[in-house]
Amino acid sequence: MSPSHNLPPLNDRRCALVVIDMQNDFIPGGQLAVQGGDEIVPLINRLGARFRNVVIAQDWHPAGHVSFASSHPGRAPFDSVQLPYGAQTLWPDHCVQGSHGARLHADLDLPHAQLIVRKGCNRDIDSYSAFVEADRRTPTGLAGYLKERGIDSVYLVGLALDYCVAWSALDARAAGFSTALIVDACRAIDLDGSLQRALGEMESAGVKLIDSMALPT
Ligand code: VGL
Ligand code: ZN
Repeated sequence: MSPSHNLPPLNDRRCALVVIDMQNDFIPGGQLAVQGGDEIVPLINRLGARFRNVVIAQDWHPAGHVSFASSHPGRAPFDSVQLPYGAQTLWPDHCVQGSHGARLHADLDLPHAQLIVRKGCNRDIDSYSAFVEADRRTPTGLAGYLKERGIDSVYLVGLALDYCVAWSALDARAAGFSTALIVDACRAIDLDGSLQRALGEMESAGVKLIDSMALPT
């Protein structure tokens, strides 16, 4: 197999770069900082310039969101609770709609991005994935948007590798997209082995895990 897994060229009309949650709250200094989150901004900018199609996902929670530990008296961030749709990890308040923390990182430079899809907007449902909310039924519309535009291959980058990027990659596969995650353009939270688990699930699902150096031209 070639290093690029015979993927189409990045500027092909059928390809899109999906940039996940590059927001102030996930960057060191933010409410839910991912270590090294700032380090990947220049690489994401360089990659973005090589794609014709770029889509940005933005975590976008109302105040009092069900994923916030502060919404569950007696619970602390990183505890897990049972919700109607299953287990939910609780997080510090983050990416509150309209807040500084919810804004895209100021150095993110993707002027040709065509769509910003906001997720986690429903107070009672989290959404790590940019495609389907945590109830595993409510679509964001992203799969339809991409398919309607003839896109069949997606490349994912951003934060956090083991949560929003991994869930988005798995849902992209499930929706039938050829899916690659550019590993060095992501950083992970790595909570209780979540990074190894996410990498294993993605490999089993047929998500290609590739280094930016191995990308097609
Ligand atoms: C994320 C936890 C909560 C992420 C979003 O972007 O990975 N993680 N909300
Ligand atoms: Zn969130």
